[in-house]
Amino acid sequence: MAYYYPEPSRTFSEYLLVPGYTSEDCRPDNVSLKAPMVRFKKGEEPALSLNVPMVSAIMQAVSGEKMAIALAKEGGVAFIFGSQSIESEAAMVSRAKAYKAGFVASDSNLKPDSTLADVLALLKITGHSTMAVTDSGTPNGKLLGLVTSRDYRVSRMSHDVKVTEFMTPVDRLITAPKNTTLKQANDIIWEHKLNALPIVGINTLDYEERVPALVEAGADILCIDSSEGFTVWQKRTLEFIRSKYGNSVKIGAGNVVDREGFLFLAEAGADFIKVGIGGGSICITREQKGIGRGQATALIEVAAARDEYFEKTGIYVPICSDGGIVLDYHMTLALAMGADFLMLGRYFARFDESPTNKLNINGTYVKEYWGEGSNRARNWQRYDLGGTSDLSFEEGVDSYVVYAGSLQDNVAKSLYKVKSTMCNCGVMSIPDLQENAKITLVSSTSIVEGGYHDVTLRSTNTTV
Ligand code: MZP
Repeated sequence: MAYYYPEPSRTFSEYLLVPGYTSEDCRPDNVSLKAPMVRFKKGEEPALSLNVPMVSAIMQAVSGEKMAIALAKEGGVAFIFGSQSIESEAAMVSRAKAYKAGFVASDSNLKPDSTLADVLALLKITGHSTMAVTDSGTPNGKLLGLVTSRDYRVSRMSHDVKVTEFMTPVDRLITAPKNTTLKQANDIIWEHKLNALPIVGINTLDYEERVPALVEAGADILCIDSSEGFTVWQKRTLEFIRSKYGNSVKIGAGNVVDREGFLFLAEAGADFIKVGIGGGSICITREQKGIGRGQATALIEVAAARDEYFEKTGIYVPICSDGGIVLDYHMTLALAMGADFLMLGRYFARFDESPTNKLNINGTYVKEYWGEGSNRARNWQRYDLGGTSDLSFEEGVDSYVVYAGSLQDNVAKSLYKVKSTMCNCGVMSIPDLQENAKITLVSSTSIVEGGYHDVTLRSTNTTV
């Protein structure tokens, strides 16, 4: 007999957060949204972290070079889409790398014996809050560490203290490859202590050719782009990468929606695991094949499996909630339910930085947004299970989303909302939120109560 889950599968809009105690310190400015991106051992730091828990979807209509650069500036990362030829994907990676190399040499350099007073003096001259500490104090010297405004408190520290005492040392930074001189480092990387601009999608079919080409082009981290990850194909792809590159190439896998799927990919060596089937705004997989699971239920179960795996093995494998985020509060809920970071498609597709056309339809500006499983993207590899390719069928739609302006403005507003909500919950970091959030299911009648009701709106321009 088939297995029947005792509870229905649910999605974000069926839940609400209940406030916790908010102390004086608990202000949005003090909230950290830092999130681990790749697996790490208990007591160690992950080799790669995000400063904000957002990544853009591995989709033609979302993640090109422009998105990669804009999102890195905000502290997140973009996954350059894999549904293009190996040559054009590798060229995109190289161009993003070239952008990185095209930055001017840093004019903010310190010597190891420079002091906080020197930092403040340099800040006054250049206006740049991120400074490199090099052995010679020149842009071409050996990088020893970075100082940012987060590393010191002017009012609490002696101005004689040496930068080596409060800088972030180079071994705790994600640094550029050996042959990259300091001259080639750039503000984005330094500001965010991140060198992973080109992050790319691969598939489980041509990985033996694609992965070496992408690694050669400078990709720092890869992700297997597939609608369903609990498969032998993902295990083989992970094994190939581990045998060829050991742990030097980081790779995410997915998507899964339950404990079994998570444990399978964690055992197979995935650096992070994506959660979600059928919840994407452009996705019709549930209608076409009747498979999937409500995103909230999937996330809650997978997060519990991640914690169980960590408890048992001492290895933490971050999870990414992929698809179905519509309102900003869904982001906070997903994090509270255990997601380490979020993958968003529709959200980013609306911005100037997505690679699609902006059109005016009946007086409203829109941007094009199509699924990887649509006839337009023709990314059949993402859904391939080894059958007859000329019988491929669509699992995604071709659509428009209302244009929303620049990525920077929108991300700043959304994250401010997330931080404010976290303050309502009385927490100041994502792990704190995951540990202490109080979450309640809502009845359909109380969902009605949650919107405006029993009034007549004066203006219909209310935005959320
Ligand atoms: P959303 O943020 O637009 O709701 O969802 C984006 C996610 O939908 C992607 O990250 C991917 O996992 C999934 N996706 C992309 N294309 C399709 C499709 O054509 C799809 N069915 O489901």
